[in-house]
Amino acid sequence: MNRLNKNLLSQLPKDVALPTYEREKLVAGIVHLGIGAFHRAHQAFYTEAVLNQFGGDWGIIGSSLRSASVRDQLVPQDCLYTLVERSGEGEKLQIIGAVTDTLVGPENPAALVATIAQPTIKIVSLTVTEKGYCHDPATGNLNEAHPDIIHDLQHLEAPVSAIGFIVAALKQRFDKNQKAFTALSCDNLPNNGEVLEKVVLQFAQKISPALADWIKANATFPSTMIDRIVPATTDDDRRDIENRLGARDEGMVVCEPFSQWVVEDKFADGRPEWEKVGVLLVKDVRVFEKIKLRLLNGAHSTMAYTGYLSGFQYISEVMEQPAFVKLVTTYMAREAGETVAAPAGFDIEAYKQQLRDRFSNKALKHRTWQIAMDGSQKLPQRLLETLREQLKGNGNIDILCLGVAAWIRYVSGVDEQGQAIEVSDPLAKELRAACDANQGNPAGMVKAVASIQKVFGTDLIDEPRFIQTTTQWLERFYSKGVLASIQESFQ
Ligand code: CS2
Repeated sequence: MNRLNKNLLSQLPKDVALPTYEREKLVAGIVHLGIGAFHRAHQAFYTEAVLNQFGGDWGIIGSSLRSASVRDQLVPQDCLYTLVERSGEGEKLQIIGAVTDTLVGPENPAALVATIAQPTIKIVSLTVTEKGYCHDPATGNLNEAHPDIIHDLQHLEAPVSAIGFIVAALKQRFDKNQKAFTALSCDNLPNNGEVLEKVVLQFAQKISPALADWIKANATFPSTMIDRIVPATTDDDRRDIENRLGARDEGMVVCEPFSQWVVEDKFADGRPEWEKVGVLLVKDVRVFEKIKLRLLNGAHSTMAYTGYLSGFQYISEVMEQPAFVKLVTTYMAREAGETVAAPAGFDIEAYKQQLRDRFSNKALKHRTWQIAMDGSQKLPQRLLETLREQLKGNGNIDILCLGVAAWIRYVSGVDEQGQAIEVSDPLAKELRAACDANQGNPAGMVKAVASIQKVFGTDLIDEPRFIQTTTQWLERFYSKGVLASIQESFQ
């Protein structure tokens, strides 16, 4: 079977949308760090829409900071890939051409730095996940003890972290008296632009205070709210699409039809005309970020832990259970809903219903295990900030505590059948040890885990309502099982 490539485009089935612009004329103006499925289904999709509908020449150089797998998927197929939108209404296929090349950081870090340092690159965007910021999630400060940061401070010529790559390239521009670029965070963190700016400046300060001052004055770090559900691509997906295309596409990505991007309009050196294709360019993204992180991602994480422990592999299966729908609906109305205010003209009730419909999309195989990853990095902004606000006003915390209890039950590393859970989290060992030291003692487990300041800060351990309610849930989970506890409480 032929691999998808530019010469095959004219032979693809007629219902597959193709790039309508001349790819040869693209000039890379964006380097993206972390070219995973999400970037390919989201930012690249919007840049592609601008190219298709309005022209211009903004191309994207993708890069991976870990493995070579995406490069090996894309480069042999001229960096073309299929974006597959799936829902109950069917499937829509589009070939994306905006990515012009893909580099692998670890193979040749200096080459990636040099690429970013070229003045033709105007934007460096990032999807490196929460842990990629090498910060302390509870304070937002650069984690100077992080092995990648220790490495990069000593070897700026060959960085490994996104922060190292950004500062190394900015330093080259500073040394040559060239323009700075926009660093555009596209990860699910509140004030993601500020988070990035803070760690970049703290890192640069250690290299040279003059460099840090120059970055502060010249580079920009817009915040963004990004939204699209993009499950990891499976072998079955690749087989299906091979049959549809009549060509093998190793780089394809599956996503839902919905997508949203809200971007703070603060660019150092221009940007594609994203506003023409539905991107909301605003002064302040915080209100959008807060709504999305608390309603969507907070519900996602809660469903991921409870759903996984109840034996459900996919989010849509969780949403087939009336008790879980009740749980999610109550959480959105109460715990999360009460702490967010919608901007003028934003129908928040319709948004909540749309979220439940999106979660119920059976055409997407979105694994609970995938969302359960990296909980220590996700919980602070998804559940714990909301919890703090609710505690302050003596408000509803029940489902937030349920979520935290389910996470603790999950990171204990053993499921209800006594099988090992593959916990993927930078703090997995520490979390497991806190649970193991308190086996058979849910109250002890909650206290030990809630004492981990990198996740819970210093305050939550001293909140008796939080500790008690979380302990009650965890006791119930151990005595009755997660599914039965939820069915009993959410009828
Ligand atoms: C999910 C997100 O994996 C996760 O943690 O909650 O990736 C979610 O699908 C996206 O934020 C949706 O925009």
